[in-house]
Amino acid sequence: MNQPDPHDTPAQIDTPEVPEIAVLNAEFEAQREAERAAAKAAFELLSPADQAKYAMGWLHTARFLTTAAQLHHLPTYDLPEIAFVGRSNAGKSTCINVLTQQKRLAYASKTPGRTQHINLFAMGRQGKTDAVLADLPGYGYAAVPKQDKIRWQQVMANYLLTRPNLRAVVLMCDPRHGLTELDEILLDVIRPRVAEGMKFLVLLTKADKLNKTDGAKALQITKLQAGGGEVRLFSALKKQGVDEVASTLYKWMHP
Ligand SMILES: Nc1nc2c(ncn2[C@@H]2O[C@H](COP(=O)(O)OP(=O)(O)O)[C@@H](O)[C@H]2O)c(=O)[nH]1
Ligand SMILES: [Mg+2]
Repeated sequence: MNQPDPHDTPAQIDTPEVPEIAVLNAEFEAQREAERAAAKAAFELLSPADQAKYAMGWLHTARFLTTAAQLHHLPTYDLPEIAFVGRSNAGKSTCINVLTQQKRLAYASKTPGRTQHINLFAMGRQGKTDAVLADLPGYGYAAVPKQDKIRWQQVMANYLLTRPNLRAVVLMCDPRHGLTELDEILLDVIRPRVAEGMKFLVLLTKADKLNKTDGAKALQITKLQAGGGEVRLFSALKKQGVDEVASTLYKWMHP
């Protein structure tokens, strides 16, 4: 008997053309695009106040997704991502809590062992994730050992440079200190991506601590430093800027 040799490579099987699959894919894509356009049109019809309300409802859906100490541990997906960055103590956790109207997100990022991690939160109504919020650890904290600082700065720079689905960066800054050297480095890192269309917003936090004149001054100086990027005064305490930021983030994640 002629037994087939198991070491023989199997004969090349021609994959049959299945036109139905291509048609189904095209229909699916067209439907998704129609839904996106309809949602966008509906949002644009709302008054600014209702847009903010809707955007706040969307942000409130934020739920813990995962945490990663290194870039290659981050999941990859085709969803727009928005990164929150800033010096430690800039008010980043407070800002995220106010925008998402929940306190447990900050707990997720404060869990021991996760403080030097990138923490991801999924957002989207009815459990359908349509965007991801990335909370990056604060930098510039004096007590952190130098090696850890350098490692972290590299992870962050790599993330900002290479994360393919990163669509927007929100930089939190305490206006009483202004943009620090590390903030400036971060701005330099993202500049080429901003030039290619990535969105970028500086939030001058704790604005309630400034009087009107100082607030206006800080805004003006930071606008110059940020090289034309969007800069806003923000106060978690007084809820200043919250509605506007929520609407902006919603629009950026739903172009
Ligand atoms: N007055 C005032 N204090 C704030 C505001 N946001 C944060 N803070 C305070 O600033 C400190 C650092 O805030 P936190 O959110 O932990 O900063 P993070 O290290 O960037 O996450 C805390 O004591 C907060 O209570 C604000 O809008 N107004
Ligand atoms: Mg924090």
